[in-house]
Amino acid sequence: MKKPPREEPRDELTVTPPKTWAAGVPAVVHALEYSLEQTHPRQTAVDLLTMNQVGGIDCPGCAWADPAPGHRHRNEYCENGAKHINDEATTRRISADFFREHSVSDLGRRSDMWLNQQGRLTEPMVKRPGRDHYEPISWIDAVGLLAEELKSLDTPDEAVFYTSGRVSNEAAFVLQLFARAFGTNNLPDCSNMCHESSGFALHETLGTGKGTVSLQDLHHADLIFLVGQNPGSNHPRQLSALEEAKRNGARIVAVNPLPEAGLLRFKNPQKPRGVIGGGTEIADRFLHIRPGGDLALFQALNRLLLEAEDARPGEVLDHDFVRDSTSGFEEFAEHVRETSWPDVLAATGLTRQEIEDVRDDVLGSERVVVCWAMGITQHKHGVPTIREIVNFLLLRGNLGRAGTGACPVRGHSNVQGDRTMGIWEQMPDSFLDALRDEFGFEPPRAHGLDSVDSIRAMSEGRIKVFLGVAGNFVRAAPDSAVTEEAMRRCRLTAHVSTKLNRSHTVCGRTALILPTLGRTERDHQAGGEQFVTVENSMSEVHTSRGRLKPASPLLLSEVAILCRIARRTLGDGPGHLPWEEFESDYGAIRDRVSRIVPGLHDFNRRVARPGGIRLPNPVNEGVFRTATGKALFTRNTWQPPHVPEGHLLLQTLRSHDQWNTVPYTQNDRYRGIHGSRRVVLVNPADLAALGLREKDRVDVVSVWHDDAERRAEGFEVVPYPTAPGSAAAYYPETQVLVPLDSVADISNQPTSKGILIRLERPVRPLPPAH
Ligand SMILES: Nc1nc2c(c(=O)[nH]1)N[C@H]1C(S)=C(S)[C@@H](COP(=O)(O)OP(=O)(O)OC[C@H]3O[C@@H](n4cnc5c(=O)[nH]c(N)nc54)[C@H](O)[C@@H]3O)O[C@H]1N2
Ligand SMILES: Nc1nc2c(c(=O)[nH]1)N[C@H]1C(S)=C(S)[C@@H](COP(=O)(O)OP(=O)(O)OC[C@H]3O[C@@H](n4cnc5c(=O)[nH]c(N)nc54)[C@H](O)[C@@H]3O)O[C@H]1N2
Ligand code: SF4
Ligand SMILES: [Mo]
Repeated sequence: MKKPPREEPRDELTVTPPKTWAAGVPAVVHALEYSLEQTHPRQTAVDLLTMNQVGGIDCPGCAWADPAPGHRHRNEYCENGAKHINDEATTRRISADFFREHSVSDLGRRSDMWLNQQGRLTEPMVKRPGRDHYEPISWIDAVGLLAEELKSLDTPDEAVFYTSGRVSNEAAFVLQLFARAFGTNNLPDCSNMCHESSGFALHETLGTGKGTVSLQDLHHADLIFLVGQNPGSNHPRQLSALEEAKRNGARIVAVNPLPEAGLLRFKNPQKPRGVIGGGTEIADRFLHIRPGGDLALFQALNRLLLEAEDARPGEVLDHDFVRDSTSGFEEFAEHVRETSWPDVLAATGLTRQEIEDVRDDVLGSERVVVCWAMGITQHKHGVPTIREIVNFLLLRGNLGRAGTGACPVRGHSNVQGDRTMGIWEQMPDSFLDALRDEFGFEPPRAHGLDSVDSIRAMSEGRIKVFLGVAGNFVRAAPDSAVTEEAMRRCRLTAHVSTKLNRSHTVCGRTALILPTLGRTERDHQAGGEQFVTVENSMSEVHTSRGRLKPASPLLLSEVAILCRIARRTLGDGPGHLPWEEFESDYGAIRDRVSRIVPGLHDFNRRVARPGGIRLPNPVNEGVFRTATGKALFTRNTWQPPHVPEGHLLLQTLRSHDQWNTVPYTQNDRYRGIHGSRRVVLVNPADLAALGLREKDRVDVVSVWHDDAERRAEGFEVVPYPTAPGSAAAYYPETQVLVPLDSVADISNQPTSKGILIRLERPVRPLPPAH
């Protein structure tokens, strides 16, 4: 039976030319418009002024690093940071009446945007078996219900515990401790869908899963690559760092199938010159690459560097570094010398001259940084592509020196910290041993389930209980039909959330909404006022302290909720873990962390200093914890993707006006798209070949070698300078198109980019705009 369609907000689509610069006055004005609509102006100002300041609140947006204390602007935030904070500090509230009025089926038909706009969740709610409405439940009963379900499982591995990267270090540590004391490593997280490919590639080749650069390194690099990322929308303050690098003489090479506004020009809203002037040109070179072509590009560059060394022996490669600090060079070099130019040009869509020009940039540079994000990690060849980027850095010793390094640009504000705290289904034995020694129980050693494998296990009925802490698993995960069916098979689904989202409407037999404090809010516990800590993309761990009055007196902090669930499930009293102590004073959690996580010793005292703690990265001390004890050159192979005639490679991406699964408006100002998100961006030449024109209505159909048809209906075509043969459309509307089995090799990360599609004219007409 066909389900009634979801109600997607839709205005008349208007298309204007894409912007050629990012940030500047309109950015700030837009943020304020959104904030005034959502919150009380005074509240907004209090929040914003402390954001990213020493002792203030950490921006709940992206994981970009703050400048050193003393070097921060009075307004150290971007348009998006302001929007995220106001989305949380909204004055709108969801009460029990709301759930009386709206059944779960009704909510299931609402759009993601509508659900988010209803305001903050205020009290715990339960949906009981066979019912179609959530109803209020006390905290004691809610926690008891969840604990009883967990205790009734045949094995602890019938539960999964999902986290998204907004969760603080303290809550993350408590969650993983609970899961492991309960007996499972089933700790899927948003990182499985985000930078997992980076983690695997960097671990294998450098012996660390994290990036190696600091803001200082970026400021002092003389060549910076921006590969597969859109900083203007997704990491706006990165543009300030790039502006500074340019002032110091850096050149920037942007590699992207889309000419993103933030890659072209930046008007710094924090400076008068930025506001009125033409701004700073960001990219000196723009490589309009075909999706998935980056591995070929870096392999070609590596070949050119080897050939330059042949021509000028001793002058191109860093021989000392290669000899002393790396292994596998000979095999790598032999392999790379065979790279075929026709294949490279086909895979990248670039000319040989363009690639040789970049080689010349490299030869003229002493200090190179490569930054990347989802345009690399979310491809089938994400892991080998990053390994090839590492090869590229190793050749000229661009690692471990000031102004050089690898910079995977993280998404969620604390996604990196959550991993440091042990949120990973495959934590190494060293961490598990330390946990055992500290707490006196034997953690399970078998690897747990990641996000994709959790969905498979839920589909097969092997998972009975799903607990999500932050995030929106149902919408973040691929293959919506499969994922939604999998969630519905669970006995109990429970979510610790600040706002309503799709995951609350696609529920197990019983479902719980456990509403929690956001990062902007004061967190008062028995031991007094608490702060939490977070880690940014550059391994800096610092405090975040909320200032606002909680959205409801019934809210509990994430730490409190998790400690109570743990106590009820595992018991308290002698011999048990100190959940009560943890709940009343987060300093007690940090004391334990300081004995488990290397680099966080004396955590409480050191994190209180302005600027906090920078976790050491062994690579920067010349230490490579790899199989050979040295940095590893690798041999990477690739095949150009086969795109049959009439088909395109689709990437799913973010608009300027959304936070992951939550669209804030229907507009994408920088790309010139207004009024609708159900659009597919295609190169004009491809459109002509397909016989399509602007605003033609199409269904997007993905092609995968199974029988299932995956179709996203009712899209409008927008001509856009995407690389030839490729298309782009927004996530999460296109989630339905990504097959669960379409994952990156090695990392098992869903391939949200590089999906083979065709565009079909629909049989049914589109509903009218409203
Ligand atoms: N405003 C806002 N900020 C955010 C988020 C948000 O939703 N909204 N989300 C946060 C999160 S969790 C994350 S992970 C980050 C994501 O930050 P990004 O990685 O910038 O996010 P995407 O929108 O997925 O954009 C991917 C970029 O890679 C390019 N690309 C796609 N395929 C390829 C390819 O094959 N090769 C190359 N070279 N480029 C390619 C796309 O054109 C696009 O510019 O942003 C974080 N910041
Ligand atoms: N097709 C496609 N799929 C993708 C991607 C893509 O590019 N394309 N990107 C992937 C990436 S990079 C990521 S990171 C994931 C994102 O996946 P998630 O992190 O799971 O999703 P979010 O949309 O960030 O989660 C938003 C929800 O988090 C809750 N929330 C917000 N703040 C707090 C808080 O402080 N505490 C608690 N407890 N809850 C809070 C709110 O209820 C809100 O509705 O999606 C992935 N999925
Ligand atoms: S760049 Fe990221 S961390 Fe900084 S204010 Fe903007 S959203 Fe927040
Ligand atoms: Mo992400």
